[in-house]
Amino acid sequence: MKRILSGIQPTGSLNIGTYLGSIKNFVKLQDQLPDYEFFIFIADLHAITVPKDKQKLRKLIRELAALYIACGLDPERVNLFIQSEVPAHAQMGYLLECHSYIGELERMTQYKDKSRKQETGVTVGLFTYPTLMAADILLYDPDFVPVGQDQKQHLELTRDIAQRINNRFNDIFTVPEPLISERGAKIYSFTDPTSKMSKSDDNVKSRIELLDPENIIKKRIKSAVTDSLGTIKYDPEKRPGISNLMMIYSVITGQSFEDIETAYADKGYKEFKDDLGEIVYQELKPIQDRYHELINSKELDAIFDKGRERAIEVSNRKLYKLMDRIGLGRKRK
Ligand code: ATP
Ligand code: LTN
Repeated sequence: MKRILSGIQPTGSLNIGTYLGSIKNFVKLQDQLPDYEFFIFIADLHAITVPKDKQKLRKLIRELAALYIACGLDPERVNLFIQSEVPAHAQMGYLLECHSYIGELERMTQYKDKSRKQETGVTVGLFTYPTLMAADILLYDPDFVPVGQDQKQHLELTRDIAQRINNRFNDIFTVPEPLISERGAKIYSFTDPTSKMSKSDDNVKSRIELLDPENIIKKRIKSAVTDSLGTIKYDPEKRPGISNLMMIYSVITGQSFEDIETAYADKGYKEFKDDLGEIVYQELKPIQDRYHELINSKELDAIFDKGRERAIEVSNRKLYKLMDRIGLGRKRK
C-alpha cells in the first residue's frame, strides 16, 4: 500500500497559514486518495531543539491534535501519533546522522536563519534537526510528503540521504517526493507581508489563530498591512499585502484571482476586508465548535493510542532492517 506522511511541530497555536497551506490540503488528500495509508504526527522531539516550558508543550501537543481532527482529519483514515512515543524516530535519527555530512547540514537555510536569530545556546539538536526529520520520513516509506515551501530543502536532503543509504546498503528506503500545494502554498504575515505567517512570530497581530474569537479575526484582517493604491489587484511582487489577503480569500472560497478582481472592481479595501473577515470567521467557526468537544475527551487519547501502535509496528520494521544491513547488534531472524 502506498503511503503519505507529514509532521507538525507543537511550537505554538495553529494559524490560518498552516491551516490553508498545509492542513486543508492534507484533508483533501485523505478524501481523494482512498488507496493510501496516511501517517501524521506531532513532532514534539523537534520542538525541544529550543527550550520549552513543560506545561505549555503538553498543552500544545493535545491542542494541535484536537485541531487537526476538528479541521477534518479523519482518525479512522489517518494514523495520528506523537513522535516521542515512537522510539524508532530518535534511533533512526542517529543512524542517519552517521550517514550525513556537516557541510550539507550547514547549508540548510532554516538552520542558518534560526541560529542567526538566536545569539547564544544554539543546540546540536537544532543543527541535526534535518536528519531527525529525514528519519521521521524514511521510517515509513512514504511516496509523498505534504509540506510547505519552506520545508522543500529538508525534503531534498532526505532524498539525498535515502539515495546514499540505498546505494550503500542495497535499497532500503523509498525516495519520497514533496507534495507542495500550488495555491495557498504560502500565506504571509499581516504585519510584514514579505515574510511567512508563522506561529513563532512574537507579534500576535501578524496572524489569525484558529481558536481566535470572531472580533479578533475581524480586527486582524482590518489591520493587515496593504498599500496606498486601494484597488483589489493580485500582484504579489509589487503589492504583497493585498495579494496575500486575496490568496486567503481565494483558497477559502475557491474563486480565482480574476473573479475576485472583477467582484471588487469598483470597491475598496474596507469592503474587501469586511467580507474577508466574515469569510474567515465562517470557515473557522465549525472547527472551533468541534475542537471544544474533543479537547478534554477520552476519544483523543484513544486516537493517540491507536496511532502509536501502528507507527511502532511500521517504524521498528524499517529500523531493524537498516540495523541489520549495517551490522549492528546481533542478527535478527
Ligand atoms: P515556525 O514558524 O515555528 O517554524 P511554522 O509556523 O512554520 O512554525 P510548522 O509546524 O513548522 O509551522 O509547519 C507545519 C506545516 O505548515 C509545514 O508543512 C509548513 O511548511 C506549513 N506552513 C506553516 N506556515 C505556513 C504558511 N504561512 N503558509 C503556508 N504553509 C505554512
Ligand atoms: N520540519 C517540519 C515538521 C516536520 C515534518 C517531519 C514534516 C518534522 N518532521 C516529517 C514532514 C515530514 C516543519 O517545521 N514544518
